[in-house]
Amino acid sequence: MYARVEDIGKKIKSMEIRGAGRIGRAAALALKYFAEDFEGNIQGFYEDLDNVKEYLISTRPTAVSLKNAVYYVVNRAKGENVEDLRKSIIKNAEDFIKRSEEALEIIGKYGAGRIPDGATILTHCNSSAALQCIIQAHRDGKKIRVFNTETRPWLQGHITARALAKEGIDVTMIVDSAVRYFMRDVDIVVVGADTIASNGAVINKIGTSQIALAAHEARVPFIVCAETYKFSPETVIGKLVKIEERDPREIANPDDFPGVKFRNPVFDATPPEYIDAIVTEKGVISPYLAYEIIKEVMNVGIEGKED
Ligand code: RUB
Repeated sequence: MYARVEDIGKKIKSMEIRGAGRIGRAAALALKYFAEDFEGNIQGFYEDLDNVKEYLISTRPTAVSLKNAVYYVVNRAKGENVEDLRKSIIKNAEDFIKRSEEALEIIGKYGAGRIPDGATILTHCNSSAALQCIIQAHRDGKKIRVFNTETRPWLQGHITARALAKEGIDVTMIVDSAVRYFMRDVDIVVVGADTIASNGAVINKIGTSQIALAAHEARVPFIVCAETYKFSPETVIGKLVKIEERDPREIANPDDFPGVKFRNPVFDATPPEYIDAIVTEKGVISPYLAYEIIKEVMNVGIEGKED
């Protein structure tokens, strides 16, 4: 494998690079590195591109942002010779990264609009898209405060809490299991997404669906912030989203618990009936419009191929 590609792949696998948006941009960058580093003929280019593509997709199974980023860069590649293909891949990768960053900005603006002045917000894990909305609301002059979950077992909530505090936002970190206890004080839940299925179900960090249930019970609006490349074309043809299950040692050392089994699924699915809105760069939509986003806005058909 190409050294710079492998470096990024390993970082995605080990979660040094994590979060669906970042994973997507990192995969695009890895493809750009491949194009820059390739030496050989056109047949070799296509063969190696295929291997790099499969390798990158295999690094984490749940976030469709990874696949969509790879397909975006690869499926648009055009050229009759290696030099043209190289340029095309580099351009596509740069385009994806730029569009992804622009999408975040727009989502921040749209999502901030949904956050009332004086609101208490609850967020889970560490989502750049969700944070963008919260930070934008604060920059717009709204007085907000945030409860954020620590997010076991990886504690991504620590990143979130630090980022919010750095912005001067009033933030309180709670354990994941305290969500229902605090829900009575919450005005809106704002989370991100790894994948959105064609039926509007949102796959995000484990525990998200429990939070949605608690919000639903308390009649607290639950919004998801996600770029359109988090929508999964494969789900249109009935493919299920694979939920990543990681090493139980991330929870505890099984050697200290003889006779005890551990399970460590790291994502779960929140059904659309618990979701009030999905904030995308194309607008704030109902989760039931997921299919439309997949067919129209992403302009990709099944298997990620362009129509
Ligand atoms: C991260 C996670 C985030 C989404 C969205 O999980 O569940 O909520 O990826 O993030 P992990 P973003 O830490 O296991 O990757 O909005 O930054 O794309």
